[in-house]
Amino acid sequence: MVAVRRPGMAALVPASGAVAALAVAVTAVTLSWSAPPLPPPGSVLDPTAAGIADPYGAARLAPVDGSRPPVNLAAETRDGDLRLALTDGSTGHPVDDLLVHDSALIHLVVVSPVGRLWHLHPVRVAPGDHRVKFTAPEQGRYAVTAEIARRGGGRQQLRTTITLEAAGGTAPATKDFGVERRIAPAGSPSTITARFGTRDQQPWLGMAGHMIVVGPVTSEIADAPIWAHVHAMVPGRQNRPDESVAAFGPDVPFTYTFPLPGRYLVWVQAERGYAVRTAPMTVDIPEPGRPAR
Ligand SMILES: [Cu+2]
Repeated sequence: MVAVRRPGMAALVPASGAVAALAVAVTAVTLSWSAPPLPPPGSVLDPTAAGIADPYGAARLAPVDGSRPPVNLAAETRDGDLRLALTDGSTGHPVDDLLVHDSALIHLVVVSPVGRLWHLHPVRVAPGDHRVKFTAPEQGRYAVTAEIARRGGGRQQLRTTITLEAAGGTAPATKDFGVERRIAPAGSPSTITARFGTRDQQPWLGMAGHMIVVGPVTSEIADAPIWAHVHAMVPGRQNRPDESVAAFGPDVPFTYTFPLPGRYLVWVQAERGYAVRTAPMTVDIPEPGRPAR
């Protein structure tokens, strides 16, 4: 109402504002007598679970959404730590209702300007305050993605960027193992299989393997629109994570449908000899209807 500048409108607007305010007040009073109280935040895990196969096919959509709002992610470096501030997208308060998923509170993926990958698991030091040691090996804008699961809020992927000065850090070692690609055009499933040759891998974070996908990269990596984390499940576990130390392999297949054509950075990660091995690669995804190169 303050923003109205036209003199002719000035007299009308406060009157309509008063009517609107009265309507809101009346509605609120009416609802407070008739509507059941909302469930406590996070107590309803998924109100659509009953119709999970076809959530829109139910005669009546669930009238209550007990899930939690999105989380805002801010990153800064201080005293050799990469510090993550997680705040509720609705209240701005620190978020302190994270669940452990895939064996960690936060799966943090950092990619440097030249395409080096870190897959880190920060430690919670206070509500909404998670930290991990990080020293940048190169100057520039780093992509930062945090995967979380919020109590009652499902999984969320939080993205931000941070510009850092080179501080003498070293990049994680990479290891080339054999990789077989069956690349399909955008919108169709591609399969990337890491071949270790021998059956000697351990599950890492409950999975036979992890694949990080970033792209299409046209300028800075941090601006890539697609950011995915794909899992290869341990065979025979019916999609349940496996924390045993049994040997797996020798092949770790990932199936992923690249949504857009273009050049992607892909990292395949698996554990062998109780060390995580990371194989970086570049994948070119053709447009739908074009053959893969
Ligand atoms: Cu992780």
